[in-house]
Parts: sequence; structure tokens; C-alpha cells
Amino acid sequence: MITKSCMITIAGRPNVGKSTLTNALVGEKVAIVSNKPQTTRNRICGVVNREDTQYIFVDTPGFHKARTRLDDFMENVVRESVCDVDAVLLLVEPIANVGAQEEALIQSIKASGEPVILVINKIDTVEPEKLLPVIDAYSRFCNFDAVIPISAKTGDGVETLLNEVARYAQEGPQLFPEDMTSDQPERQIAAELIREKLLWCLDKEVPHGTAVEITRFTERDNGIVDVEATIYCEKASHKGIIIGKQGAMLKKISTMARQDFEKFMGTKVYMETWVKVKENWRDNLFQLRNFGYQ
Ligand SMILES: Nc1nc2c(ncn2[C@@H]2O[C@H](COP(=O)(O)OP(=O)(O)OP(=O)(O)O)[C@@H](O)[C@H]2O)c(=O)[nH]1
Ligand SMILES: [Mg+2]
Repeated sequence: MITKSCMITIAGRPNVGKSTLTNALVGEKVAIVSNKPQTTRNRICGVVNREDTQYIFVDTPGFHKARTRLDDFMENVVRESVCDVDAVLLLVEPIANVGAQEEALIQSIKASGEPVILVINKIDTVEPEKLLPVIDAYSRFCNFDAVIPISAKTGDGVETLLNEVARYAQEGPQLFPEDMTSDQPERQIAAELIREKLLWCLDKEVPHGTAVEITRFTERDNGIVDVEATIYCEKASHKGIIIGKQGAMLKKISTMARQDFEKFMGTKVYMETWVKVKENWRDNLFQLRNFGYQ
């Protein structure tokens, strides 16, 4: 029976592997992942039940210098997510250099007064002796409760991390039903999977300037799910790139997203996608709210 809960925020620079770690902890894909920075735009809770404790891991957007109002929103999400939790994981790469943005993030976490654990990710990419200088560099900025090296990709150290955070659990009510692994509604997952494939297939500003709106989400009596989605992009030239020659790119993106979503839903999915232009939506407060970034 669950009698304790433990809310842990995962924060860090873009691309350090926060969402990969969230998925590794949950044991299921709840957050989209790509090799491009600024993949995650909103906070996503991943839920893990272990013995008497429910762990809620809060995946956050990468902390970066704001250029658009969307960036401002993402920065606020991070600042709010590091408050009122039981502990914060500062996820970093195994590089002995603390950048200005990272330093600002550390200050923000320190101001929240929550315990902080330094988690060094991607240890599969370096020799073990490279870790000490990394610990040294970060320890100059913060007094960490613990330091844990992991590889979210291989799973190395992830179990150790889970055991380590157990000590921050507190008596309290169960916040999510036992069979729930994330706080994301199904239609949100569908939209995110499409955005993930846009990030995988397209380069430069094109995928960063997209937002996905699910305009229809219905389930038939036989379980088949119909999804209609509109991909918004910032420029007419981007629309052409997303659609591709004779629609080939859009077809590729839709097919990959549909296959992933079918796996998630465990049923057949029909997915239709359209592309529309909404100039500069990333700087338009009304549009941001429309797309759920509020
Ligand atoms: N080699 C290696 N690569 C990793 C590891 N963890 C994550 N990655 C890769 O790092 C890239 C970024 O991963 P994400 O999980 O999307 O990173 P993120 O911190 O959530 O990024 P944002 O949402 O943009 O802030 C992807 O290409 C991952 O496959 C790891 O332990 N080892
Ligand atoms: Mg992410």
C-alpha cells in the first residue's frame, strides 16, 4: 500500500538527458526525446510506484537563455518546478565546466531551499577518471546532498538514484492511481509524439517553430482511435519543408508518430495531419495560450 510520496524535479541545461532519465525511471516512454536542445516545453510528471512510496519525477524544459515568449514560458516552468518539491536533481553532462545559464539555474534552485542532488549523466561517454573534475566544478557553486553518476541511456546508476531519493519521501496521500505512469492526457501524448518526429526529421529553426494541435480525438466502438492534428509552423517556407516533395516528409512524420502512438494506446490508430502557418506564434501570448503554453 502506498503511504508515502516523493516529488522530485529534474532540472538542467537543454539536451542533458532529463527526459531520457524520466523515461528510464518510469520504465516507459512518457516524455519525448531528441538530439536537439529545447525538446521539452512543459513540465511532465512521470510516476513510479515502489513498495510503500509513490515517486513523482517532474521533467522540465532545458534551462536556456530566453529569446521568445515561449522561452520565457519555459523558463518560468523550470523556476516554478524547482519549488515546493521534496528534492531537485541537477542533471549535468560529464563536462567540468559550469556555464552562465547553468549557474543561474543553480541559484534558482538554491533560492528554493530544496535539497539538491548532482546527477552526472552520460557516463557511458567518458572514462571514470573524468568525473572527479566535474564534481569539483559543480561543487564550487552548490552544496549537494549527494553526487550520483548515471547513464540514462544504458540504465547504469538509475536504480541507485531511485534508492537515493527514497530518503526524501514523506508520509502523505497517493497522488496518482497505481496504473498511471504520467499526468499527460492521451491527446497530449499524440501531439508530443508528432512534435518529436518533427524534431527527428527536420533541422535548424523549422522544428523549433512548430506546435501541434489535436483537433479531433475519438474512439470507435471497436477501439480504433481517430486522430486529426494540425502542425503549426512559423513561415510559408517552413510549411513547404514540413510537407516535402509530394507530401513525402509529412507522410514520413505522420507514419512514425502514428506507429508510436499505436504502441502507446495498444490499438489501431488513424492519424491525419495538416500543416498551417501562424507567423511568429512563439511571441504571441494568445497563441501560446492556445497551444497550452500558459
Ligand atoms: N550517450 C548518452 N546519450 C544520452 C544519455 N541520456 C540522454 N542521451 C541523449 O541526449 C540527447 C538529449 O536527450 P533528452 O532526454 O531529450 O534531453 P533533455 O535534457 O530532456 O533535453 P531538453 O528537453 O531539450 O531540455 C538525446 O539524443 C539522448 O539520446 C546517456 O546517458 N548517454
Ligand atoms: Mg526533455
